[in-house]
Amino acid sequence: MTDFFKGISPVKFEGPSSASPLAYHHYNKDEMVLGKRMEDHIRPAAAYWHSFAWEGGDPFGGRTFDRPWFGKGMEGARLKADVAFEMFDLLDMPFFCFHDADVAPEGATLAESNKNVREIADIFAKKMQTSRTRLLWGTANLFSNRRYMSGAATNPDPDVFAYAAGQVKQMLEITHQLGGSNYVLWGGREGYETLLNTKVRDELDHAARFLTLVIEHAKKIGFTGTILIEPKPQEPSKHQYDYDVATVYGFLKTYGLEKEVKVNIEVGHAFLAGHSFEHELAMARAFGILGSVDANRNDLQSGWDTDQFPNNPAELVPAFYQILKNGGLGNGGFNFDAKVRRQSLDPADLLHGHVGGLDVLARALKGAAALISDGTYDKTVDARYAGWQTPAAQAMLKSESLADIAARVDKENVNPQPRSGQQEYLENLINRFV
Ligand code: XLS
Ligand code: NI
Ligand code: NI
Repeated sequence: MTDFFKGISPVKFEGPSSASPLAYHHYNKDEMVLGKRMEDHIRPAAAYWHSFAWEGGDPFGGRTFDRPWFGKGMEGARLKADVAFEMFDLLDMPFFCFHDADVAPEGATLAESNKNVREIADIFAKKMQTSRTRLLWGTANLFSNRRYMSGAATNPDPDVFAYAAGQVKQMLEITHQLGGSNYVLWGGREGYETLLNTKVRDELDHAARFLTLVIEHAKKIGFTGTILIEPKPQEPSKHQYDYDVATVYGFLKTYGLEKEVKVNIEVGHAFLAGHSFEHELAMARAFGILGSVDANRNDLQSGWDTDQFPNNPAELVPAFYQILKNGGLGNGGFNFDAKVRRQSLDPADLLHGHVGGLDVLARALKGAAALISDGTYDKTVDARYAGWQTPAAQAMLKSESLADIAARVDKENVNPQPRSGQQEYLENLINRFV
């Protein structure tokens, strides 16, 4: 035991009337919702990078946090691992996620860096024998080091492609050995700063080749988890190829990979793309590629990917509706890709962030489940499309030609009458279940 969280007891479910700030008020992991445990619906995960690697910097100032493992090399990395699992245990967190670079310092060569990461992964494996926390997904950091400034798989320099391959190979293998449920690829540098120096089609071909190599290696080592692409339109690059769910699907289709890969949708990235979170979920559901979620929120005034913990259940009910209608997230879950603010210096702040986030998700889940159980909402939307059940409408979809359809309009004097879309009615209906 370290003394990092000294004096803090494990967070328990105490119900909505409890005044204790470090208790779950709504997140009750064993509560059954639509026939499934709440924890199995949400499958929440803590993100190693935000809670343990991020130092509290912003564009105008550096480190604000003073963690005992900062700047201490491998000894610090081991301490960080201890503290991370202490936090997972305190929160009763069923999953975590990490990048290679989050857990161990980079060495002078790829081999040295990989050796450092491997040592910490072995420590994780040992800790996972006594902790209940499992790996939701692993990933490689292909964006922080300056070698990646012009991209990883899409770098004009093939040596960078090769280096990235060396990192991903190891992280895939580590993810597999730790029993990870998914492997994530987020391409923060896969895009461009200016089109003036960029061969777009070449870069897309290289990105597809890289992804194919990842899929092949996953199969070769027997990794049966899901490979996920995490869309984001920009930041850090001016433009990122994995712009949003629809763009990713187009990319996967172009290269014949749409059956092999799903998406990890992040709330804040959806906003950056000019969409709502539920829009991205609905598109992924429509294409059959909904894999997992990065839960957070942006500060809507700043227009930046601020990675704050979610705090508005009302906003998330339509999102959970999409997830429940998708039949859940399968292998996926809700990774808190969220960090406490740079003034939130105390170890307890890390717990407040996660506790609040989980309570918000629990309320949204229950709201969406109640909405579905009530049935009025689905009935109203189905009624809007009921005309498509008639034989004439079905014939348009299956057999009639354009000329047949035109002739029928004349013959039967088809004359559509506009009907209300009932938006306000539906908004009010959903608010009843928040
Ligand atoms: C950054 C991304 C990143 C991925 C993992 O905006 O959200 O944190 O989730 O590389
Ligand atoms: Ni993000
Ligand atoms: Ni993310």
